[in-house]
Amino acid sequence: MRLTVLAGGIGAARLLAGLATVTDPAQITAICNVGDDLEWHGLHVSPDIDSVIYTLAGLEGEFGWGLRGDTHATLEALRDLGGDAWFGIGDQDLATHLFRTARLRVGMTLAEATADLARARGIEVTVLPVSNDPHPTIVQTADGDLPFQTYFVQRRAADAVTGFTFPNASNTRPTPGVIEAIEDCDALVFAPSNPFVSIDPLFAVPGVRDAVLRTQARRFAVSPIVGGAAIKGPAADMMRALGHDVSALGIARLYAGLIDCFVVDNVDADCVPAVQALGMDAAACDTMMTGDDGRARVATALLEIIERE
Ligand code: FO1
Repeated sequence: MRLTVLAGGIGAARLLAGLATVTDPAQITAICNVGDDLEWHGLHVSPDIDSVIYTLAGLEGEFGWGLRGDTHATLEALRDLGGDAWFGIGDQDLATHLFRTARLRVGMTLAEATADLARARGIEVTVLPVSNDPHPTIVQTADGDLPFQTYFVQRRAADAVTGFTFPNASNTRPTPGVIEAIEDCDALVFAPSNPFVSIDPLFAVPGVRDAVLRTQARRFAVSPIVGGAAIKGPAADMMRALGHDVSALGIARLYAGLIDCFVVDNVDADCVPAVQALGMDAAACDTMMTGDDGRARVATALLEIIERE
């Protein structure tokens, strides 16, 4: 079965890692958000792509990003020099950004650099940045507009969020293969990622939303909200700030019209009828991806739902 996954960072990476162990990884395509990308001391950092590649390679750090066991000597040296050191790049992780940036400098695309990184890590899943073009997510806050990592890491997600913009979206094009992966798959899965800063930026790239609306594939979304809280990251706070219900049902409302089936955790099984009332199917399974076993278990349950639908 050809599976295409719309992916943000850590939640998507874990689901992809589970899927890659229970189905043929060569049949899986991940379309990755690039809205979190930043330039770090002249280097191009793509946190969501890296989380996906590191997790698929079994190398992710303890918080789900960066490399496990990495050291921070370079960052400390930079701090000693009085340089900007708020974004925690590890020493081994740094090699990824040097490798990527060197390729971009000689005119390769982000997708080509990503393919080289995935190949070097032995990844069989096709990992595609949604666009090769710059496509930053800007977080609108009471204190002004902030690039995503400034909001999230430097200012510790402490600002009151009023909205999001993708100022370069109209100048972006989907990476070659992105539209085809959405249109020509058997199942399209929205990973349990943040709807505002992981999935929406994908839809902001011209042509992507239309492809999702047009595809003949069955479209599934896995809720990133379980029991009224986000599994990871600021999704719950963002929903609350923007006046949405902080619940799986609140996520289903955001995706109404875009998906055919919404998958909630067993603890939210009681919202299935309300989700169905939105005009989509709904199913409940265990969605907690703790450890390698948890990822495989969730992926198996999701595949069963996909095959049943
Ligand atoms: N998240 C943090 O909270 N603090 C950091 O210093 C940090 C550094 C970092 C370095 C490389 C990388 O790939 C990711 C990193 N992240 C860090 C995670 C990242 O900010 C977010 O998790 C994603 O952008 C959200 O998907």
